[in-house]
Amino acid sequence: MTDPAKTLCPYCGVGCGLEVVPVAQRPANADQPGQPQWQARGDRGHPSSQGMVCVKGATVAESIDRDRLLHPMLRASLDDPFEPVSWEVALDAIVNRIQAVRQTLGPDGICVYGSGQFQTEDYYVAQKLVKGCLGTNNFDANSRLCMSSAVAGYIHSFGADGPPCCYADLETTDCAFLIGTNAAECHPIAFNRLRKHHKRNANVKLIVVDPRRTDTAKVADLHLAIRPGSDITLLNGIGHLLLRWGALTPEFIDGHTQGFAAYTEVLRHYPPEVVAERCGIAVADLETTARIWADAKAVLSLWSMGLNQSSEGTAKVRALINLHLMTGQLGRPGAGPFSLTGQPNAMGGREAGGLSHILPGYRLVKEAEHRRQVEQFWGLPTGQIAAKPGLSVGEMMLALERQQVGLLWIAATNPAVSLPDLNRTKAALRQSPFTVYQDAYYPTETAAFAHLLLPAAQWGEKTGTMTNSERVITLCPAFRPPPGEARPDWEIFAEVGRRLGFAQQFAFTTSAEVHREFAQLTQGRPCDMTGVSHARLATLGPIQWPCPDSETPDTAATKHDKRLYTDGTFATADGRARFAPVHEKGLAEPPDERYPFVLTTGRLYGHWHTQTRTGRIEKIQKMHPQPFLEMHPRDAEQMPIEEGAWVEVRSQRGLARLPVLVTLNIRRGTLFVPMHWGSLWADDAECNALTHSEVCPISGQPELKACAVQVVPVAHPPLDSTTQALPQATESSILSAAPTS
Ligand SMILES: Nc1nc2c(c(=O)[nH]1)N[C@H]1C(S)=C(S)[C@@H](COP(=O)(O)OP(=O)(O)OC[C@H]3O[C@@H](n4cnc5c(=O)[nH]c(N)nc54)[C@H](O)[C@@H]3O)O[C@H]1N2
Ligand SMILES: Nc1nc2c(c(=O)[nH]1)N[C@H]1C(S)=C(S)[C@@H](COP(=O)(O)OP(=O)(O)OC[C@H]3O[C@@H](n4cnc5c(=O)[nH]c(N)nc54)[C@H](O)[C@@H]3O)O[C@H]1N2
Ligand code: SF4
Ligand SMILES: [Mo]
Repeated sequence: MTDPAKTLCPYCGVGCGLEVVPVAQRPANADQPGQPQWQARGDRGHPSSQGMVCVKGATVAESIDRDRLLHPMLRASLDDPFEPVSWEVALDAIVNRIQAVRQTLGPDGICVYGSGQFQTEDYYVAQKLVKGCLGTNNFDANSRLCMSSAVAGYIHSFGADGPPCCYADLETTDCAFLIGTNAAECHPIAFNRLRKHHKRNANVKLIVVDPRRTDTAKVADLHLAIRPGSDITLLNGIGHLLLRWGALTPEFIDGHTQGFAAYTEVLRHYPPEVVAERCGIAVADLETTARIWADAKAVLSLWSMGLNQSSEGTAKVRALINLHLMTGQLGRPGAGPFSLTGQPNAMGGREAGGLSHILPGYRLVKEAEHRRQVEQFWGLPTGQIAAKPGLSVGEMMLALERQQVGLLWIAATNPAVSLPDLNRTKAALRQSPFTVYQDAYYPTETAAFAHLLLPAAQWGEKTGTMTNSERVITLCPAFRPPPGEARPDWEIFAEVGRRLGFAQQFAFTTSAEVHREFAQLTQGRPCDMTGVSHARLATLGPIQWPCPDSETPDTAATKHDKRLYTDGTFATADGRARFAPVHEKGLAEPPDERYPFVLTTGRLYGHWHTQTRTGRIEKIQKMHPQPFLEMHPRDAEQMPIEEGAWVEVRSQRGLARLPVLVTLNIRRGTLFVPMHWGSLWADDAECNALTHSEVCPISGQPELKACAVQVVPVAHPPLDSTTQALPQATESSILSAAPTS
């Protein structure tokens, strides 16, 4: 029997290790020779997941041969059908277009939009091409919608990006404070590690802050069902009580931070009665929360989109970090502010400089010295990297509206579903004179907006690395050839670079060479991984950064509980962390008489984003057969609406038609729609037809978690929908442990 391929789950940022084994031969067809089918199971040897997987990881292999894009396809306009073309023709079309745009609009007429589902090597080569050789910083990624507030929060508070914690903290904390995160459904294996620790130790407290009673909230000791958007008030309210009780760590504050006085000035305005009223919770619950913070030896906070996806996302993150700074709760086992990463390699993207304001090795575009270091390393003239940060994806849409874009190149993301204010977004995408879309599957919703489709090799078909939430890097090897003519993303970017005349910069022949070069560029940086290489990963297994080349193979291989800032020295110029004196500004679009509900959006356990893979897996389809709207029974009664009735949800921008799921698991006045149903998978069920595009002014992350809507009953549901069952509001997270092999 062949040895199983050891790799990483290509879904969430928990980053579980998988073993993949061939199970049966698939017969040959016109496009492909016969190939084995594959089965994934947990890898017991992986330090982050210890053999566990959730339903997504366990079923991922079932999707890899369904509806793949096999050949480049070209068309003259969006109204024409696609015709298959050779790679030669496709690459010529891109290169000619790039040359023409450089002549007419200049380099900033080129916009590239990538993804946290790239491998680090894909990201790195794209940065070198776009920011280095082309001289525009217009490379952004879907991490803008996901992690950019966490990135900004860490940078502003600590001086550098990078979650300082590790998963071992999930098993050593006395208080897990989960805010704006439904980890039971979205980070199931990390949550499972925490949950086991919580169950075994009666003294360990679990607090969940979420307007919905999610599967995560259901197992908490205390659930604070706050009003959407009131997080900063809550966090400052906790800070107020800690200050009042003197539950501070003065040595830490004095020795390692700056700005405490201004912060305490802010806290004065958040007495418990005011906070409880604004957040819509009981004073007693607020006090209990603060008491748990005060008494715990180690507090670990975990957060994700409930904080990040907000028009004040960075301030929310910093308000949370403030609490850790005032209590000295970080840099030791079980303690710290731990951002749960969304996508499997959003972390690697941040390391490789994959947002429009950053450069490889945790460098910033705005820092002249950082630009100079990267230019020199890439063998480019001084001044080649533009001093101005590039466009965020939201700004790219605005630039399309203003006819300022000559080429839009999208890869590994499905913006025709996932961007906010979707009607306007689609209209903007239609304005693009030339859109290249590089994806593994066809059809996807975004293909309808493309002129040129490029078939991408995906997970298991290309070799590269990914970094998970706890900074652990795993090698993901190719265990099968790409189907049809699909190619790895990094190879496509490198080939375009060579054809543009940058032969020397893109002389890579393997992704191991790409990684070697990238790792060199991290030397001396917070994310130093000069001690990491494909060869070391292949022999030693997953490695956690920082891992400078001085690290011996032994320690690199065995240490997976490294924490950052253990000596209280931060990455700022003076080594001190910064308090942020922030007040709550509230929702960008508060409810009013016409649009009285706050709509929030998010995820379900089985589905992954826009369903490109999970929609093609029967087991998951059965788990979540159709979209729905969650509503509180009292709101339903007032409408009046019954369970299963169809409604039209309307915002100022668009509408969706959905059946109602009446449930106590949501606050009154708040509604929830899952994000997974784009136009391919259901009619009029896109939650982003409703959302708005207001962003956090610091991180540029849109407020995907709240917009104002009205609900109108509709008499006649679409015919094919009446037969489908509504999902049950059940406990999710059935965890399948790895079979013993
Ligand atoms: N099953 C599954 N898992 C996934 C993904 C997936 O598609 N499916 N995607 C991955 C990715 S990329 C990401 S980013 C993560 C996201 O992981 P999560 O952030 O856990 O998921 P979401 O459902 O987007 O949102 C989390 C919670 O925020 C709450 N919330 C809404 N508004 C507020 C607010 O104002 N304050 C607070 N405190 N909470 C609020 C919502 O009710 C929701 O329960 O999941 C990753 N894992
Ligand atoms: N309303 C609302 N909107 C949201 C969110 C929300 O909570 N609410 N969450 C936001 C967040 S956090 C995120 S991360 C985004 C996610 O949104 P998207 O990034 O649009 O979602 P995916 O469905 O993961 O799209 C990934 C695409 O990459 C393709 N792909 C997979 N592997 C590869 C590869 O190796 N190479 C290439 N070229 N293609 C590949 C897949 O086929 C798929 O089409 O959605 C955002 N939008
Ligand atoms: S928790 Fe599930 S989706 Fe996330 S990495 Fe692990 S197996 Fe994959
Ligand atoms: Mo995400």
